[in-house]
Amino acid sequence: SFDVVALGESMVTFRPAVPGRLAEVTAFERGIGGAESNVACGLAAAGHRTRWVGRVGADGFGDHLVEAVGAYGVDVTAVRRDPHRPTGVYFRTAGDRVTAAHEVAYYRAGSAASAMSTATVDTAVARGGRILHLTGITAALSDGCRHLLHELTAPRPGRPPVVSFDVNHRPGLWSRPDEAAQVLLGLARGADLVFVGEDEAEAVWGLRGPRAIRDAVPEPAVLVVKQGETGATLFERTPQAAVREATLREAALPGGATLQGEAALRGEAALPGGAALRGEADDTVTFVPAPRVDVVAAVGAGDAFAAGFLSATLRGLPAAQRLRTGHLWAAATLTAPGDLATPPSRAHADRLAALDPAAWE
Ligand code: KDG
Repeated sequence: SFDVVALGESMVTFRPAVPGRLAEVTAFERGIGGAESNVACGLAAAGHRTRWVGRVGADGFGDHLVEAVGAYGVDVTAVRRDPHRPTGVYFRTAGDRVTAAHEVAYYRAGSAASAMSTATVDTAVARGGRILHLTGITAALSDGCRHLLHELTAPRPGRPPVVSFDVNHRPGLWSRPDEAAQVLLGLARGADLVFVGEDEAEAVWGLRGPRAIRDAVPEPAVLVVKQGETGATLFERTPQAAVREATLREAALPGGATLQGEAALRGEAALPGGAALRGEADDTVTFVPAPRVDVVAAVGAGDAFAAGFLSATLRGLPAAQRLRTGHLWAAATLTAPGDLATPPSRAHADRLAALDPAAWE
């Protein structure tokens, strides 16, 4: 069985061979992208048993994706080939050094991955690991993809996997901002472990700061708010709170039904006003600053952070170490041009993570 199964669209990416805007550049370098397979690749490179569930075209780009993701050590046997739809492609620039703004041009409407749905994806396969990693990008691809995500984040009391969800709001993929806000919030509230950027939460939900985000997304046992170069804040339900909550739920559930273990951590909305059962006091809050790095390209850093955090979670490391591992893996990607970088070795990252963050500067 797998440590992590990541489900989502992967694409062949093209980035300018020399710096410049898409309107000007004539030569591009090929790479691979896709938030979920980026996470899978990082985890596999660090030795975790990882599977990518996706759908690509029966074309050369599909061949390349399957080979390249597989070369990281990710299991690709659950990737399906669509004879009628192409593999998605995207072009992006590294970003202006001053404003950090980068251009993104997607060619993925009607892609093979957009045909993922509960009819084309075996949900038992998707749930076949300890952790299922999903992102909000998939919800924007098609109705079928969105239903699939709703299905995979629906409460399943007491049953694996732990559902990890990175909000990954991509404004260019949503035609209606209010729909993006509502869908992404619903998915985040259904997951067990959520990653969201502070900027992103402000853009999509109008929420300012980690506390406001936690209040709006109270259900996940673990919520990580990424604060860019500042650092990251982890909200984690304390075990005592989880037990107390389970007890309250048992008492209040009609027919004496019980929720146990992971289910109690999932925060199913079985109780009206269930969120009121939790308060600030029930969370352990941990902030870890980010190391300072010279950014080459920010794309993929969030995925690397998620992969590092998940790796440290699988290893049972404490809160601060999980955040530091996330930061260190993100730093490796921030200082590389592509969407993906090889994570630092476990021994190296552990040595750095054991240092006081002040020593990183
Ligand atoms: O997270 C990095 C991704 O943005 C990139 O690899 C491509 O999945 C991608 C997307 O949809 O933007």
